[in-house]
Amino acid sequence: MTLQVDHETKAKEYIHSVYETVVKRNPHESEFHQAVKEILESLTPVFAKHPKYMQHGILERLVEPERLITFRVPWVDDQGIPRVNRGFRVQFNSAIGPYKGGLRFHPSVNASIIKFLGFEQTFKNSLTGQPIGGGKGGSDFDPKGKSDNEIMRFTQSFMTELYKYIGQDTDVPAGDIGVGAREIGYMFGQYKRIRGAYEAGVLTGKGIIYGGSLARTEATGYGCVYFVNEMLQSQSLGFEGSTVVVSGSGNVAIYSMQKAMQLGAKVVACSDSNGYIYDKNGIHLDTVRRLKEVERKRISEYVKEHPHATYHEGCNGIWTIPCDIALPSATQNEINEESAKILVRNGVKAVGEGANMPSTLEAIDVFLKAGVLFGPAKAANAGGVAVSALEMSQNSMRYSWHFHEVDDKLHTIMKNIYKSSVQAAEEYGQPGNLVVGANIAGFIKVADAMIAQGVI
Ligand code: NDP
Ligand code: 2IT
Repeated sequence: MTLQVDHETKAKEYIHSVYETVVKRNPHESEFHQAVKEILESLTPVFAKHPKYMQHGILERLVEPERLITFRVPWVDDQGIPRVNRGFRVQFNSAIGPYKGGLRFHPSVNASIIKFLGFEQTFKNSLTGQPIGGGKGGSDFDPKGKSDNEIMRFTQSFMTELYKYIGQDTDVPAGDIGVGAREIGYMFGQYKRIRGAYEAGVLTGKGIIYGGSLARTEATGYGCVYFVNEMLQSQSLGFEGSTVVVSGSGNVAIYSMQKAMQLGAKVVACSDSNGYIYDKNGIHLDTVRRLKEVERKRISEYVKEHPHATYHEGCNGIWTIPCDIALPSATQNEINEESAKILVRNGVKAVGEGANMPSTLEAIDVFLKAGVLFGPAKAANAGGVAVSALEMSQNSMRYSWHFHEVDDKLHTIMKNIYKSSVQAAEEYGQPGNLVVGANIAGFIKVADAMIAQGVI
């Protein structure tokens, strides 16, 4: 017992010192600090039980990206005016496979955002059971209001620099906020043109007719609902007859809503960066899809077609709507402590993080203390990157699977992620805490691979 306490004290001191170094070495990067803090704190029981992980500089190496690339992205707008954005790619960890992770185009993108996403991606990708390391990238470019030609010129310029650092066996980007099928198409075209070869596996999320995988579009949303369903079933609950609130109305939100509805839920609200809609009879998903996927309009337009629904400015208010299941699927830190308390007070039973880091550390604490079933992002939204890895496999084979084959594999992967997170949480003394479970399960595989490969 004393020995165990001693090990725990040592583990805590070690973790604290690594965290302090991260804060000192990466000043003003609050999102990166937040992501590191969450993971490091959940690793205490691992270090206490297996002090070997405190050797080999595992943590010190894990928190330092293998490479962070930034570059200028010049392009000319429709008025003929030259514009300059900043491009990023972080190649965080390649212990278990080529760097893998999305590209985000959003004005808020900076080194902190890219590093938090790349750090999380390393553990998420490990959890999928697929051979993929962690990476992330993007630009502070704002796609809103840009013409198709401007998007094409920007993405071509972006790829003209990025191509030097990526490849189907080295680093494989995909989509994220602001990057969907259109942007991936233009980037793939430019990569192919520069390389003079058809290396299909260099990007995932491609169109089906030129090497994309069926079910990749749906994968993150469907996967999130599959994961939440596992949590619910452990308590003999389910989506059938439940009321669901989903934030966002992009790729992840749309396919979470679709799968939740297929499983018998009523989705009553969704949002965009300006505000949210509430439709107490259940959202008409066809309208949302047309407005967002085809017309690229604001979600406020929904109420013009469905006048019984209401539109509310601002994003936080969506969490005041009573629901059984909340699926935050827009962006980081969209649920703060206060919103979490309101959700709990209104009786929320399960929260599945479709977005990356949508709950603040304080909000997560509120959910866990209240006994809410909580599916952390690394586990709950891993379906997207898992199917990206399946797209890479299909590209290598020069073959493609049917929709149901990919969807079945996705379902199995999400069940396995749930199981390994539950098991790790139990093994390390925090049963039911999937934040700790997912972090530990993701960490162990990467750490063991790093030990096997020496100090590099
Ligand atoms: P999209 O660009 O398709 O959609 C993003 C949605 O979130 C839009 O409705 C957007 O509103 C809203 N949004 C974006 N930024 C903000 C903000 N700062 N405040 C409020 N709302 C915002 O992106 P995805 O659906 O692909 O990504 C959503 C989340 O899921 C992100 O956290 C992403 O990292 C994560 N994720 C995505 C995966 C994928 O496969 N695509 C995989 C795993 C995680 P608006 O229309 O106004 O811009
Ligand atoms: O955050 C994520 O996991 C993604 N944006 C998907 C990454 C990928 O490579 O498919």
